[in-house]
Amino acid sequence: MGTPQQQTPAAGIGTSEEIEQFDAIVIGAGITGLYALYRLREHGLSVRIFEEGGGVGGTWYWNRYPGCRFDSESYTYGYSFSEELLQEWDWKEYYSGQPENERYLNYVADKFDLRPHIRLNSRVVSAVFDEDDDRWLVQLEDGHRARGRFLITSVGILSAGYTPDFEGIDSFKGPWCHTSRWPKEGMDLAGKRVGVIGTGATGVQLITEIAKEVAHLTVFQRTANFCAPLRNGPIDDEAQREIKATYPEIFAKCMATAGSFMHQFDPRSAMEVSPEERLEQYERLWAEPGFKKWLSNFYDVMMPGEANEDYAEFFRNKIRERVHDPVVAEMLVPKDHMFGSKRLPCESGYYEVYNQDNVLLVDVRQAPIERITPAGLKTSDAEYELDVIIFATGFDAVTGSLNRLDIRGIGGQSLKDKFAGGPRTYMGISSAGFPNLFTINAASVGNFVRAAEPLVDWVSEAISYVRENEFTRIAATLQAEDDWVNHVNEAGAKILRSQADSWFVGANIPGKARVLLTAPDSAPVMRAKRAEVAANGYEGFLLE
Ligand code: NA7
Repeated sequence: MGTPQQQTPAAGIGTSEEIEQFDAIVIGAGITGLYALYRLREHGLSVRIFEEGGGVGGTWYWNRYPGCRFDSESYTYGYSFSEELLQEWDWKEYYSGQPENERYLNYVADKFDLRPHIRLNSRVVSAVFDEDDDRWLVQLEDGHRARGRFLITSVGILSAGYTPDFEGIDSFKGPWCHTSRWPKEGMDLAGKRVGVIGTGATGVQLITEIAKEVAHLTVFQRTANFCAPLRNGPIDDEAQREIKATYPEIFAKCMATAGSFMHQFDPRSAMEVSPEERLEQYERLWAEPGFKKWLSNFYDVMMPGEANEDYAEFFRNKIRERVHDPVVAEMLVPKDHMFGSKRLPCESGYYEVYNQDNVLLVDVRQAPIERITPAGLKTSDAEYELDVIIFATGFDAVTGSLNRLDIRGIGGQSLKDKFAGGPRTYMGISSAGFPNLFTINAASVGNFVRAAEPLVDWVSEAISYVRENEFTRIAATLQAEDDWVNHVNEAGAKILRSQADSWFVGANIPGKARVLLTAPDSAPVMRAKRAEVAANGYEGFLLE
């Protein structure tokens, strides 16, 4: 393993504090960052992670709101790189909750002795490429600096929380927070009048959980979502043994599917079977846990068209069956976007919450929020008195977390400026004019860990290739980048997740350019593409 060295700053850089030297600097100690640290050290590099939070875990460190949990099967979401880890760790539930997920990532950090290489409470403010030295100079908020040949931004795709700029927010007398900054000590909601803004995957989990304890809950909904029962449960000993004995098969299944989930589509079209058979399949899958309901269904329910609408109507009727008040039910029935064009939240009793006397649903598309007041919230229709306001209003996805870092490449070019019209990368990983920077947070979607591991492996091998061949720079060529951006725009326009206004395309953030923020291709296609690029001597990259 390489070891970090100290070096006094080069002339003109500034303070007299020593600048730490590493082969690679990783920003973020979430799932991807922890694995990047592990893998790069295996390749013999000295590595330092800078992590803004006070602990490791990334998403699973910050999102402490009640109800936060996986929607993917826990045992498909763990790291696969260590057989020992797989056999040691017992997932207790099929869809594990945040506290357990955070514990898991801490366990990994300890088991692989990662902590000495992680600096917590370390917010990176800038990273500047030094063209004389071909290294990145990273500056932290507390003044600390470090230099590294390679810079890896494992800052998450959903980590820059978005709180709408409502007028009067600072005048509110009670506590308020965004779900991704839920206080570590918790929030006392018992007996309080609580308002929740947002009904995405986060809002749906949160609302279901806090409805059990608050005195009154007002949910401000702009768009109704298609949500389906998660059907979580404990993993018993026998199931645990079965899971541990079949990890290779489980991961092989995941790696064969588009989103790296363990569910395979039914190769039949929904429209080629009889209505009775179709309904029988819908009902059978409805009774099953998790994403199976859409990812094991007829393949065309997840494509624009007749099958998609047929399945959407099945969902709508399920909502109507569960909500007693028909007016409220119709408010919860999604009618303005295609099934699957937004992320499909899983739930555990969400719709029944609206049958409680102390829960009120407010449609803020029909009567928009005008302002936050000292005593609550005012829409164009009415005023609502609240003790606590919770913003489940989502994230400035993918580019948001990069934009918070001032990243400067060749000639002082800013990555934020370059990405103003959407990410300009080659395969999500590299951007022309930003040598030795790997934006791995911009490259994956789907089952996150399954996508992150092969991506980090590829980046680590690319870095080793650069070092072994005594190059000091690697960056996408402008041509490869242009071709990739054109591909994302063309192929991306046709896929289901580009069709609705959501974070997938940046449409949830006012003023953000509308482009698909991740690759339009399936995970196997992306892995094959990267393998081909590497086999051809890193085709599309400039090595200097
Ligand atoms: P999402 O899915 O972006 O949901 C955010 C929610 O907040 C959604 O219901 C939005 O309504 C609502 N929102 C956002 N801004 C406003 C304003 N100004 N007024 C009213 N309502 C607003 O984020 P989540 O955190 O739930 O989920 C993110 C991902 O985390 C999810 O996809 C999973 O992968 C895990 P809208 O739908 O935009 O009308």
